[in-house]
Amino acid sequence: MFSFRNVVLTTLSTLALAAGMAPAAYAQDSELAKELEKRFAAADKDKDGKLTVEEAKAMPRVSKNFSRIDKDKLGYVTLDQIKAMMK
Ligand SMILES: [Ca+2]
Repeated sequence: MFSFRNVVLTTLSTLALAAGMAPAAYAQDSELAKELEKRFAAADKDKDGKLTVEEAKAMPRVSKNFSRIDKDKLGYVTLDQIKAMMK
């Protein structure tokens, strides 16, 4: 039998769960992104928004995966490409 009360309760607990979970996950994500951006900026010696093979050495994980991140073989990787790799 359809119960309006049950639907409301289910909806409320789903919302509460979503509200409780989402900010934590978001905070962690943005924290990681901030850390990554900081390390990228430090590694990007000439501040052109790209890391060459040489610059990428400051970020071992990027350096190790350089050819995989540099999909188009341009000789540099961008922050967006690194973020995409981390996912
Ligand atoms: Ca650079």
